[in-house]
Amino acid sequence: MTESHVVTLERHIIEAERSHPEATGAFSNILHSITLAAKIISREVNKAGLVDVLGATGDTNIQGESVQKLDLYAQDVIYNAMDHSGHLCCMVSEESEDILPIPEAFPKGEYVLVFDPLDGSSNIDVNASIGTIFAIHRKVSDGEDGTLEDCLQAGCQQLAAGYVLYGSSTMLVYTSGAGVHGFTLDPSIGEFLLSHRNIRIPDPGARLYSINEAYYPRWSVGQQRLMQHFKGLGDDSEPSFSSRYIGSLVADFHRTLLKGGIFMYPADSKNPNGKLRLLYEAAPMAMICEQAGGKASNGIGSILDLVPEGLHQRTPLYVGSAPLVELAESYLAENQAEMGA
Ligand code: AHM
Ligand code: MG
Repeated sequence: MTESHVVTLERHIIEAERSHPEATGAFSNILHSITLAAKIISREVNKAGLVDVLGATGDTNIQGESVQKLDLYAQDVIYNAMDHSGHLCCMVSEESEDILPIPEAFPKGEYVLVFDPLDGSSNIDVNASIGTIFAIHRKVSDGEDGTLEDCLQAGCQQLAAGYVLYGSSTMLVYTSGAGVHGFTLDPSIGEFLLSHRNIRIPDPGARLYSINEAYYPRWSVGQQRLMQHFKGLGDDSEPSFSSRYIGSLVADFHRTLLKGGIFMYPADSKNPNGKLRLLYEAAPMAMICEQAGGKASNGIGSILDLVPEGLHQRTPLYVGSAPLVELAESYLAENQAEMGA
């Protein structure tokens, strides 16, 4: 492909919209604003290594100005990029307990944006990859302002979902229900360029499992047996699995999407619903994974069927290659059956 034939994210979104003559452009506009926020956050994340020069986050920099924590900064960037478009009726962020309303000064629209502004932010200090996760829902309630009813919708109602990975390069991966596409930020021109068209999770993919194994003693017997299986220690084991765990969902998920395998954050005795949030972490990843031919489960059924009861509700998550997610479900079900017997 020559430079004159590169496909920018903007062009990709416009072309996708042309195949929907009924589209109003609102949706494209929302995605476009998200990419602007992503570029600004990417720039700040890349400066994070300069803490000694600029002042640690939550601290005061050499000009005596206080330096905001990056996750709160990222939330502000996204909110400010999105609040005035007239397309959103409200937003939900991991960093805010309640719904984020649209300011009175701006018109309200027909969509809801849910997002985790900077997931895995504890990895910033060690220069490991972190990410932004987002999804878009259609407003379902009457009235202008977004309500809980608009926000607490099942993952299968998501119109689009995506993430931005701030890694060795910055990538934006998204789906609006017509495949999964990945774009890499070219910092020299400030544009996301199509680099991964129609991503499919490889089948058979890499035999990789990804989980925080330190929690083994707190897991159910079913989860422990599943891990024995992956390690080649069970009666019916197929060995040759390898393990990868960064501890940053976007990075662990991105590898799983491109290489195959399974990412797990199970329930345990301390966290009966696991750690990850359904609305803006698990459900967007589930939509992306299923659009790429994979599967996402809470260990019992599809993540996309779960209707959140609270904005920050947690869920166990098993996501990746379909046969491995099904295998996990079968181990957990077997254990449940034994306990019930
Ligand atoms: P955060 O939302 O507070 O950043 O936590 C979410 C992160 C995920 O990125 C990652 O998958 C998980 O926490 C790792 O948790 P743990 O340290 O328990 O393995
Ligand atoms: Mg998070």
